Amino acid sequence: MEKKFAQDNLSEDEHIKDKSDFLRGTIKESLQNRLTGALDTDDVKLIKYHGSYQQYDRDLESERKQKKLEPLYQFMVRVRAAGGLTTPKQWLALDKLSDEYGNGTLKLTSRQSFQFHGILKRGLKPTIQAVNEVLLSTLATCGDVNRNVMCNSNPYQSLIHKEVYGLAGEISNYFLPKTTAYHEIWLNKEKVAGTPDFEPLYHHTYLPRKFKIALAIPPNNEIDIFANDLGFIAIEENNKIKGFNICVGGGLGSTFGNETTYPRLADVIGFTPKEKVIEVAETVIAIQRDYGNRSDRRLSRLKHTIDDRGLEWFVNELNTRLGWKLASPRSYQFISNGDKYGWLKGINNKWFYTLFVEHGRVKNEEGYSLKKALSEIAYIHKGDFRLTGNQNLIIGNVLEKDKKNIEDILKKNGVKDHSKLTGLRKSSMACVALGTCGLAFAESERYLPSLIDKLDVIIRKNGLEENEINIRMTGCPNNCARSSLGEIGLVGRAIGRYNLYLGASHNGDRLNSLYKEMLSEADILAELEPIIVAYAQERDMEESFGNFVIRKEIVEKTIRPLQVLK
Ligand code: SRM
Ligand code: SF4
Repeated sequence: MEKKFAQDNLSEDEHIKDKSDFLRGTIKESLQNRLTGALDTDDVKLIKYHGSYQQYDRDLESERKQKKLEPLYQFMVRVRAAGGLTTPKQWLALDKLSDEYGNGTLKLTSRQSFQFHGILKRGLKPTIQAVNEVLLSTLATCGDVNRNVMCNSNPYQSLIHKEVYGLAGEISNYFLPKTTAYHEIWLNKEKVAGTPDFEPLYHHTYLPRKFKIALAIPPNNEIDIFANDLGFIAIEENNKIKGFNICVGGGLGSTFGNETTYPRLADVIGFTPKEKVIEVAETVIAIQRDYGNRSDRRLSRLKHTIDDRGLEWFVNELNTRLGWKLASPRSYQFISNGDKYGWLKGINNKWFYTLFVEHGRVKNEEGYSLKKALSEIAYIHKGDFRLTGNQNLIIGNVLEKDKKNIEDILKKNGVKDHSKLTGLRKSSMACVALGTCGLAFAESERYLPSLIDKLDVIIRKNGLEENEINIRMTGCPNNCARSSLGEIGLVGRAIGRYNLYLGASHNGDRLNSLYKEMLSEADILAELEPIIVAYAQERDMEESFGNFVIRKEIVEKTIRPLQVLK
């Protein structure tokens, strides 16, 4: 089969994968080396496939340098949970581990996973083992493979939700790497002699880049389906799943100053019956495996493969490999990519409480003991916990009689009732950024709350406290909190400086556009205030902030709208 990139052009990561012996590398030996808190260079790349990133404490960087010490190496560990679903027992285990080995907090991510931060090398193995003991896993939460599969987390509206959830789990398991390296390194399993590793789909060099899949049930798009390499939009008929619209080529990361990189929304290319979803996903992944760019990792996502060769080429290749033709996409409508807070009754007559968790950080601090509250709830809770795609949490499947208990525990621990918060804050998202993310140019999670305090004054003065204006911040243009889909998007350029983007749609189907660059906090407030005032006075009924700034030509509409093929 023709491949685009010659073998001699391969990036360093490709060589590392090639010689890694199916992701083993020398991780075992690296973990034993007590002379450094770090892993060997190649193992730093390989450990991602096992669900961890080597990081260092960026807050202590200059102090350690002055003392001529190596950086304080520490590890982030990411736990996969398809559709963000966990049991109270699993919650309690993760909570305990974060205290025992991590920095005492849990991060609920923008892809419905859990993250621990601040784990030292010696704590890695016990952490990963304990995660597996409660039937969760860290395998393939990072690396050039399919990541955690996202799915709408709130079933209150839909009879088909359970089925779509099940499918998310099936897809997640089906595309796990088959190498036994993970079990040997972390779970002390012996490799069975005479059984060579075999990766039927990924082959021994895995994919050119990370790969992300999500499933959405309209009208909710809180998982931002169009930001994924591959998305399935459920089409319902008479309370049954008829099948799924397929969308391909989403991805939001870019690099400042490199115009060949860009955020892109996935295009809707056809419809598949539900029985064929895994077959379609496997074929899309195989095309990306064979044609994705393996020489420049900045140009290696499926979006680049599609843009290099054309959407028509991609659809033809998919149809040819499938041996049958995708049907035309069915009509669908997304209303919002935000979360609905508070109690909602599910179709099973049980209750679901969506709790605002500011930027996904579950922690205890003076007057606000969210982590303690949630572990107390986990002790008595008979339902489940669900992470949303907006870094929030749903306490799910609660009996009517237990609602008050849960409310009391939250209140007692100083967890504010969402009704006291503005729509702006409730619609905010921020990535981790400093002090753990090695790619951050600026603060995000630790800064956005205080910026919103100041914006809230403007919002309240203009009577907009109920308006769900979606604001997203990231510490760099990799876009981990999907800032390109913020009606207000802020992207870190340098410490205390941000680019301001405006005009994404309210339902995740239009990217925002650059408004002003390198703004300080004072600049951001000065730029946003007149726009917020104008929005309060001149908006049409039900007009979203994103649509308003486009109608008023404050920014131009995004250059590349997503396509829906006929
Ligand atoms: Fe991300 C890299 C955190 C969702 C695009 N992301 C990183 C790393 C691992 C930094 C690194 O490579 O050294 C960050 C770890 C920070 C830390 O200290 O924890 C990181 N990404 C996150 C999380 C935790 C953000 C959050 O605060 O919630 C999210 C974890 C998701 C998960 O559970 O799997 C997270 N990252 C995303 C998303 C959103 C999504 O998937 O819906 C995106 C944009 C969508 C996309 O993939 O295009 C995203 N992360 C990136 C990129 C840019 C990829 C690209 O194609 O250009 C990088 C950098 C890279 O891969 O080289 C990155
Ligand atoms: Fe780090 Fe950038 Fe992702 Fe934020 S957007 S977590 S700064 S890689």
